[in-house]
Amino acid sequence: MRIDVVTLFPGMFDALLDYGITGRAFDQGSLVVNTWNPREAADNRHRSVDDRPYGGGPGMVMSVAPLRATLQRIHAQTQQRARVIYLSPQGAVLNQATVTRLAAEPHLILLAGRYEGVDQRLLDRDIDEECSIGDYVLSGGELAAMVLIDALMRWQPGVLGDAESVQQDSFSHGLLDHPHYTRPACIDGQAVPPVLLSGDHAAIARWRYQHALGQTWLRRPDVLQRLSLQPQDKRLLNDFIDKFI
Ligand code: 9WO
Repeated sequence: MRIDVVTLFPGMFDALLDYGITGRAFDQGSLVVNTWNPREAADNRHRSVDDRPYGGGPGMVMSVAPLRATLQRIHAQTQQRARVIYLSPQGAVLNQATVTRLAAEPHLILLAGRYEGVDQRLLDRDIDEECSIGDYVLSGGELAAMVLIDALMRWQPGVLGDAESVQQDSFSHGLLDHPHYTRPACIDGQAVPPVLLSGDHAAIARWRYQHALGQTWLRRPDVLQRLSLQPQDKRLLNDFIDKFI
């Protein structure tokens, strides 16, 4: 997968190169991330990329020309037109379905805005979709772009040690995660659930799925509502409620 990020702060993305999943993805060639600073495409003497808003008001607005020129330079590098995503509070809030849909794209361009936003004419003509990582305003779209890149990387082949891991990600099934435990088996009087020490993989898988259902019921009933639980899932959840609540 190729991702091009249009940002006034390309240095912010160096962190992705050095750490965690994305670092390994780069090393394996599963992921290529290029950053583009629209200031390089600004043709005015001061290389300005923003200007005062028409109609007055606070802040500055990112101008069309440097952004459009940058996007055109990126598009010119590939045969198949990349999908262009603008990270903004006005976008659809990111969820796992969007992550898996976008992970199937061979080439994405992420536009990280700054200031008060981007001239609407750029958004109208050059952006395919807007994406938010939550209902809050950040200083710019860069951190949101990094969140999206990290989520996308888990779906690139060979990036995770165990290809199933991403399938086992609870949110891949639409549920919250099950509890996790590691050594020691007991600490300060807190013991690990015996089933996890049993070596019975079927029982362990069942326990984990039951607790993912239970955690989702307890903490995100809205998420559970959207799932069409099978009768056996409902029985498992009712058993959880009877036993643990
Ligand atoms: C800046 C500003 C200054 C004065 C008055 C009002 C203002 N609004 C903003 C603003 O919303 N700036 C945004 C900064 C413009 C788009 C890029 N920025 C951004 C993206 N902030 N937060 C995001 C973001 C992206 C994805 N998911 C959540 C938040």
